[in-house]
Parts: sequence; structure tokens; C-alpha cells
Amino acid sequence: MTLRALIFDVDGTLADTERDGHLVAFNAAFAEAGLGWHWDEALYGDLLQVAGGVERIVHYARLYRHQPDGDELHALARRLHANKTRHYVERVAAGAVGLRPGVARLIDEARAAGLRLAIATTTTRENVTALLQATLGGDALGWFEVIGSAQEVALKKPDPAVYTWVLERLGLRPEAALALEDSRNGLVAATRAGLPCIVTPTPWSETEDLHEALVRLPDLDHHPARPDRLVSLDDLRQWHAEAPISGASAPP
Ligand code: XBP
Ligand code: MG
Repeated sequence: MTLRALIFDVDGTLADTERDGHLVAFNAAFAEAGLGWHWDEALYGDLLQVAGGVERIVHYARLYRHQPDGDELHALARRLHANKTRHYVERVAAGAVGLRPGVARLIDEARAAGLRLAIATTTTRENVTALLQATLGGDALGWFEVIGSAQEVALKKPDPAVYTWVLERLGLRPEAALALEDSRNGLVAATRAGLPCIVTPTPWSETEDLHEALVRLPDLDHHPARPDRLVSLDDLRQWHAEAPISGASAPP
């Protein structure tokens, strides 16, 4: 089937946002609240298994701080997370995070070729807006026909809901699109939505099981078999054409 659309994950895929963006913002929100909580990189690497900032805070408070689960904890997590988002957006707007290699070039190539673009992420919508504007410019938001974020679906990756939502709005079957992801949670979400998925792991995810990936690349510049040249749109088309047709799988 012809490739019609590229669906990009954000965190880890467009940019390695976690260390210099999200982690610093979480810690700033904790410090502001006077909680005495601080996440170092090793702990954050474990906490990244939990997709979504509110869910990550609740998980940490319960498991590492032995706080009882309930409305009070969830309200605290939402307040902390709102402040975390403010810190994250400020940092990204100030240029703290850059795009990963090949991302801007392939987006340009895809736009020039008339390929449709979309985003499927578990992060907060304001974060996506801030990142696109800071890295690709003020018009970039308009390049993405559909943006699925934490606000659009209740269940986060590895649930396929955000990909299914994006595909419905694009009016495409999963075989007509290609997902670009960086992590196991994202790869599983895309695969369960029936999408072929290229994975460019980050240092946070490179030891994860990524075996379902159509192709695994160090980043979107480096072709695994052709060190003499950059990954091209034609490469994406070729990998997509070679993908086995899987179809969406039912949730477990
Ligand atoms: C990325 C995430 C996000 C960010 C935090 O997942 O898990 O939760 O770390 O974002 P993916 P929020 O790349 O698979 O979408 O704090 O805004 O939730
Ligand atoms: Mg990701």
C-alpha cells in the first residue's frame, strides 16, 4: 500500500526532551512545592516506564514515598504537573531542547513530497506546541494535520488509543501510514494500532525490547546499511512497502 502519512511521536523521537526538559521541570515543580522530592537520572530512567507525567508522579508518590492512593494524591499530582508543564514550556521556549538528527530534514522532504504529517504523543498539548515553535518555527504547528496528545484520549501509550484516534481523523487505514517512535511504550502502542513503526531509540530506551520495530535506526540521519548517505524519504517508503500487513490488534 502507498505511504500517505508519517505519524511522529514527540518525546524521544522529535527531540530527546527528557533530561533537559521534563526531568528538570519535574524537579523544579517539586522544589517549588517544598516537598523535598528530587529525581536523579537513574531513578528517572526507571520512572519513564510509566507514560504520562501525572501518572509518573502518582506512581513515585505511592511506591517511593508510600503515600496512600486516592483523590488527595491525584489532586496533588495534577497541581504539581500543571507547574511542571509551566517550567517545561519555559525551558523549551528558551531553547533548552533541540531536535534529533534528521528530523527537520525529513519533515521538510515529506512536506515537499505532499506526504501528510501527524503527531501521536502522550505528553501535554502545550508541550508539543512549545517544542514545535521553538525548534521548527511559528508555522510548524500547521504542518501537522492531526495532533493527538494527552488531552485527546484517556489511555496513554502503550495503549494504542492515541494512534487509533489520529488514524480516524486522518481517515487512513494503519497500513497507509508509518509511525516513528523511540521507546517500547510507543512501539507497542503503534503496533497495536496496526501501524508499521520505525524506532530511533534514545539512551533512555536503547536497552528496551524493540523487536517489533520495522527498522531500528540510531537516528533519522543514519542508515543502518548505508553509512555513506543520510536516511531519505525513499528509504522510509521502501521500508514501509516491505512491512508485513498486521492490522490492529485487540487490547489485552
Ligand atoms: C513521553 C512521556 C511523557 C513525558 C512527560 O511518552 O511519557 O509523559 O515524559 O510528559 P511518549 P507530560 O514519547 O511515548 O509519548 O508530563 O506532559 O505527561
Ligand atoms: Mg517517545
